[in-house]
Amino acid sequence: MSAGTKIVLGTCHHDCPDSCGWVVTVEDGVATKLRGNPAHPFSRGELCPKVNHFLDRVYSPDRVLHPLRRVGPKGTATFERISWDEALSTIAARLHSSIDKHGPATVVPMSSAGNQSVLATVTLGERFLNRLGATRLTGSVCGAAAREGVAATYGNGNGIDPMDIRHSRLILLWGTNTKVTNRHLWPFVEEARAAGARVVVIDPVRTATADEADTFLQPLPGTDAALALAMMHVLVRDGLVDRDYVDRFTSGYEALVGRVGEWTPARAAEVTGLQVGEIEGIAAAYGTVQPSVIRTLIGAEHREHGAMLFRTLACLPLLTGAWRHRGGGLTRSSSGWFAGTIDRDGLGTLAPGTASGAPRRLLNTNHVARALNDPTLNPPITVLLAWNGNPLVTQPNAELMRRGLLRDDLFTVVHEQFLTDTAAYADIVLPATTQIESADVVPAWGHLHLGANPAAIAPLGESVSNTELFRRLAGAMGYTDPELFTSDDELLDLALKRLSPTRRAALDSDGFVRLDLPEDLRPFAAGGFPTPSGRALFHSAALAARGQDPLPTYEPATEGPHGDPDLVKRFPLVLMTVKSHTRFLNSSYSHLPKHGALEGGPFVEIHPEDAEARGLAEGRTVRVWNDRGSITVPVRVSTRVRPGVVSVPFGWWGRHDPEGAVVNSLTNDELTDWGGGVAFHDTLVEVSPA
Ligand SMILES: Nc1nc2c(c(=O)[nH]1)N[C@H]1C(S)=C(S)[C@@H](COP(=O)(O)OP(=O)(O)OC[C@H]3O[C@@H](n4cnc5c(=O)[nH]c(N)nc54)[C@H](O)[C@@H]3O)O[C@H]1N2
Ligand SMILES: Nc1nc2c(c(=O)[nH]1)N[C@H]1C(S)=C(S)[C@@H](COP(=O)(O)OP(=O)(O)OC[C@H]3O[C@@H](n4cnc5c(=O)[nH]c(N)nc54)[C@H](O)[C@@H]3O)O[C@H]1N2
Ligand code: SF4
Ligand SMILES: [Mo]
Repeated sequence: MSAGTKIVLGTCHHDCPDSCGWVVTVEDGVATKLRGNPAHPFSRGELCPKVNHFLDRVYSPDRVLHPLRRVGPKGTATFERISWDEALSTIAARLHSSIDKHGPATVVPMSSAGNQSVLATVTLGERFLNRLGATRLTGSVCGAAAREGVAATYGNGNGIDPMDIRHSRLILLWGTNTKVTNRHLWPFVEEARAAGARVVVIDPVRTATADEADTFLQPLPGTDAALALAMMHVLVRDGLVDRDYVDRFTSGYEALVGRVGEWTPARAAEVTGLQVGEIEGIAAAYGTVQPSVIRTLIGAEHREHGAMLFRTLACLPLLTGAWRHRGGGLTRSSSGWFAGTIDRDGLGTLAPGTASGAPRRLLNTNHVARALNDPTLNPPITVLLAWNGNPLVTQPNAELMRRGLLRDDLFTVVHEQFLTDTAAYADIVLPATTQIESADVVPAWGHLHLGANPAAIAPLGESVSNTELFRRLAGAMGYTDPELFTSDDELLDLALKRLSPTRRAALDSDGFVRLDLPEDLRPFAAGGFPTPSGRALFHSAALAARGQDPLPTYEPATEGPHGDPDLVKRFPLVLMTVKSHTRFLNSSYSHLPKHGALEGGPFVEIHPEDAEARGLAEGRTVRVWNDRGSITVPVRVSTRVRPGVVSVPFGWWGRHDPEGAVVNSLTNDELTDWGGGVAFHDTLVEVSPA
């Protein structure tokens, strides 16, 4: 290694469950190699088809490296370069004048988890917004509905260590596309399979993961709660319930028995479109094989009744006592386990007296587009600060979002690495660093290891990290509170203050450290549910008090196959918009040569029967449309979807469509039953020749 060469152990920042460890080689200040860290216990030296080309992303000729000001119409991405001073004074002047006129709630932040590291998501951004008194976004585009659904049954959203899947003998991958979205879990699934485990995939789309399953169940979209209720029916009917576990650690069992009594496999078969034999078969296996695990992630929460679905699934391992066994129970996001180590909420709060004082207005993050178009909203939104996301492509009902971004009286600031579809509507674009240009620490939602990430190279051009962005904005606003200017080193110390010195040293030297939790985690092996009674809740009085069904239940989605008959008549096809490209991470790579160009472009998959009924042959250009919007794409006639269902991959920007539309131009922006999520996948469409 030459004198100018260094090796930096870092962690991928993408909004991905795997949070892989990586090793960056830097020669004379330039990153020349980025590879997986072989010592990382979960990713074990592998990255993925996205991040294998990460340095092409870092050094892409398309990076935004200087502040830009809009000089053409919104949406046309016509900008001129300006200095940071000019950008900041323009933004501060506009913030002050808007706040003077409308009050601070007129400012709306719009951020997601484009970089999910700790400093990049909470800390100074949240402090700045607290100081300002801006509108606070609630809910989430990802994860909250599933978490709150599971929590309605258990008291929190925690599950087993995903790596313990290696001990499972029956693995139900329920609404998750492991091989694509959580690829480093797959070797643990294979390890279990080599020891005799059976792998079942339950998904309305035949995914790459479904192709590898021992058993594939393909229910109609949004009907899984009926399947789960029928499985419980069989467990009760056939005496497969672990009565000792149920009696000691749960409440409401008799009420549950009453409910599932109605859910014969025959009734569930009608609702789900599955065969009675398939339902009997999976229920019998689930009632007899241990350890059994239900692995879910996010896809199935994106529904009108998404939280109830997760609450219902969470009842299954209680009935069989699967929690007793290592590798048994349920697992979804592991992020809840990080709360004991990293106080994310605390990092963004301000000392009393520093904040603007007024309580912040609350707005669901999935309803920003509605709010931008609401003439009665008081105060109106006149400033949008967007970072860490590409909402015009990734939020539901994108055409409504576009109409909002086009408003003349809206001032939009976007902090980005690239000129995304969203950035094209900005008044000011500010350049953002990539993960190897900024220091941070990275939690995980697919395993239990915290990742280190020292900066490997200096920021390119004039780009700044999310923390530096908010230091600069605070300075430009004339704020002087020291908490708005805390350095990254101090923020890291604060974030990691609960790590013992030895664990902190391990994090720094190895690039990762496992959370201080038992190797054999088994969270609910002996009950201990964090509910008021300490028992898991088949019957929930809290849900009843909120006007929800106190028992697990199935309800058809309004915009689903068994929904509003007028809608179903006009739009007879259910649209799935899933993450099926291994080279994409949400919308983050579809514009780059080694990613989108290799995938070709968006398309719609339709079953041969539905194609024939519409006279559509393979390759024909069609319009997929509903009352919200329309996209123009080629057809793939395919049995990967069942009759009545079509699928368009998610993640493409609008450049492939004659009108600039994206698949989210079609999707449903109704909120989930609780948890503040959104019903992307409860979307009905028609497909017609273009
Ligand atoms: N390659 C790649 N990896 C990614 C991402 C990416 O964009 N690309 N995104 C990352 C992010 S942000 C997330 S949240 C995770 C998501 O990880 P996953 O949750 O695994 O992925 P999704 O595609 O959102 O949904 C998974 C599956 O749920 C199915 N599904 C939808 N509705 C239902 C239903 O009603 N019932 C059942 N049984 N299944 C249903 C979909 O058909 C889909 O195949 O992936 C992460 N990893
Ligand atoms: N139809 C449909 N829609 C979906 C989904 C679906 O399955 N189907 N999935 C939903 C889910 S689960 C999610 S999580 C969302 C994801 O939605 P988004 O979070 O909007 O996802 P990305 O498209 O990856 O956008 C992240 C952006 O952040 C930028 N970025 C990366 N690092 C940094 C940084 O350090 N600083 C700043 N300022 N910017 C940075 C990247 O360049 C990128 O443009 O999409 C949701 N939308
Ligand atoms: S995107 Fe996911 S799989 Fe790929 S390197 Fe990052 S954490 Fe790993
Ligand atoms: Mo997500």
